[in-house]
Amino acid sequence: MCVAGTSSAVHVYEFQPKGQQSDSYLLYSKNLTLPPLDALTFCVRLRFYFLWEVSGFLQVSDDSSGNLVPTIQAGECCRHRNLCEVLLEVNLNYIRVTLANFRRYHFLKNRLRALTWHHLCVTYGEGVTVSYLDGAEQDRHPYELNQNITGNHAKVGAWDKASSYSGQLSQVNLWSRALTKQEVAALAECRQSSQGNLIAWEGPWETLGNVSLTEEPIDKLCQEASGTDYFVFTDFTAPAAFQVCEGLGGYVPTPESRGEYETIVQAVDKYLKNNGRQCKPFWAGITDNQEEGVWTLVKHMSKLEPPWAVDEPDGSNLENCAVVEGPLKMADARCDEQQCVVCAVPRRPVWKLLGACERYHRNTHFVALQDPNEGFLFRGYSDYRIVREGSDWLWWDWRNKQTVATLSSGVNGVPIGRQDWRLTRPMCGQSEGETRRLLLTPCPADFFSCDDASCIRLYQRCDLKFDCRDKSDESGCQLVRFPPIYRLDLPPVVNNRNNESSPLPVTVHVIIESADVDTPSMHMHVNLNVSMTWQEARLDFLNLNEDYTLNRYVSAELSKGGSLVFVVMRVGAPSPWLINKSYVLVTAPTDPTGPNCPLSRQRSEATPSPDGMIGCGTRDCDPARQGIHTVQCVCRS
Ligand SMILES: [Ca+2]
Ligand SMILES: [Ca+2]
Repeated sequence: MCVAGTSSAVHVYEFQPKGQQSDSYLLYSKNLTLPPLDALTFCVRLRFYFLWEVSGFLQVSDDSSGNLVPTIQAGECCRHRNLCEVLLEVNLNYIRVTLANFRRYHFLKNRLRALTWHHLCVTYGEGVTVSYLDGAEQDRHPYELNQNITGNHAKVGAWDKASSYSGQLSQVNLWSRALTKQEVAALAECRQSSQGNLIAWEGPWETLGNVSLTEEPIDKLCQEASGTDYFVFTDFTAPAAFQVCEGLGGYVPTPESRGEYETIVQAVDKYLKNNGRQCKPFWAGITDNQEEGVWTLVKHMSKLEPPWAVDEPDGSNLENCAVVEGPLKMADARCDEQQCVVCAVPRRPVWKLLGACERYHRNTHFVALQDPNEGFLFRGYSDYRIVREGSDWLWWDWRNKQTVATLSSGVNGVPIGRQDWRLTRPMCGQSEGETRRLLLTPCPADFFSCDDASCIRLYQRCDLKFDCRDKSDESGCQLVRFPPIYRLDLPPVVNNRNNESSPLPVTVHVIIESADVDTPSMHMHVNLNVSMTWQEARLDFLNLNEDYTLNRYVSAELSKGGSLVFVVMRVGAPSPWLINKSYVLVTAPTDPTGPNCPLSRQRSEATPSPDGMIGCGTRDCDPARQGIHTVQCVCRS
């Protein structure tokens, strides 16, 4: 058992390893009588496999009769007074904290990663509850409890069958005071390992149902969050290797020491052993194709003197890539050779499958794995997996035992990025057999995913410069989508609260541009520039840039009786593009062809978005780029 300074192994319990939902849990079997509490801290280390709507992993209940209610229906817990003293449930991006029947959602700043150890704490004291993930504060809420927290039963891993927890749990502790953020950080980083004074992980715990116990080194639990995954693929050219590793959120490593080499070989050996394959030699992440004899890392172009094998490099201009033949043994090689590649992927990315009309967020989330038996695959957080079958990739619904879609291409045969999947069951109004463009991406919310799944900053999308290797950041840069019934000569209809039409507020600007007075004939010639401005809610805006000069839209097609000119910009900078209503507004340029509006920025060359997946206003677009916009249009006559 883990006590600070005395041992480095901890008990780890595993629940529902295959994602089945069952009544399996741990029961604290020591006599538990919580005194009336007005402060507490609960901490746990968790590594989940699958997620449901909510996955309850701790319940402290107070049942004066002494009988546990073994199968409480979901939601019933909090209707039964005194039944639910502490209830913690986890989801993708929030934890649900219930204290003495008072429930609040605590949103997490980063999504939880499957198959990765996380440290979670909730403190309550002085009427405030604070949640921490991996030692960092996430959310806080005032809690107005009208009773103290008590309890005589503690269950870990489930509180009912439908919301049971799937994954591993360790270091479950409950203290009778609110730990400070420094104490929480010390626990998260394994600098300290203390037992709760109310519930202690050293137990005793009674296991009910199918729960298994292992011992793990505490260091492993702490280091995994910052660890590196290695994936191995055979028969890749060097450019394909660089592209796929980058698309997976990683890079091709270049082992410069014996230790680095051993780490890579050990990591990949377990995948290869099962199918009798070898990965020798494997590509190094360097090239001298810019300047002969000057080797640079592909990852960030910095120079490097590789540890060459004897008589290497020997290929001069013909060999501008390099392979690793053994520890401290590299050799230059032709870049178009087919070799094995190991991709190093730090900090296990959260993969998202976008464009599929999925109702549940957790169903769009995946983790990349290399299973010794199944090979490389994407395992969904809930119902799906993306697995290879023959030469195709299958998007497989394991719960319904049904293939959702198939893919025969991918980025060098890996099913990442924007790909045309063939549907094998109806989806989003499309029928079986049709193709649908889907995006499988590891890019975080403030990044744009190139077609090959590599990530660039969001502001580099549609900024008139190529940043993606495949130039996909400058394709589909349409700015506005007009609804089919849009007519410039008809104003938008504004409905009031009773859903009745009400007058549309319009601002009219009149500018007298010149006035010639012909005195002898008493004649005056006047040029008027009349513009009208109104709120325009009928349009969908796509590919909006923070640099609003890139959001200028001038339409000559709509010039019958006037032209439509607007620039969309955000208010409330510097907050990122998020789904809220705060970044709407629009100004009109005074002169769409004047010096402030270079023609090159008018984007008349923009092509329509091929799939409607990038951008805003469609149900399937990337949530990070979605928003609700209104716009003011200026109609010039
Ligand atoms: Ca060379
Ligand atoms: Ca760009």
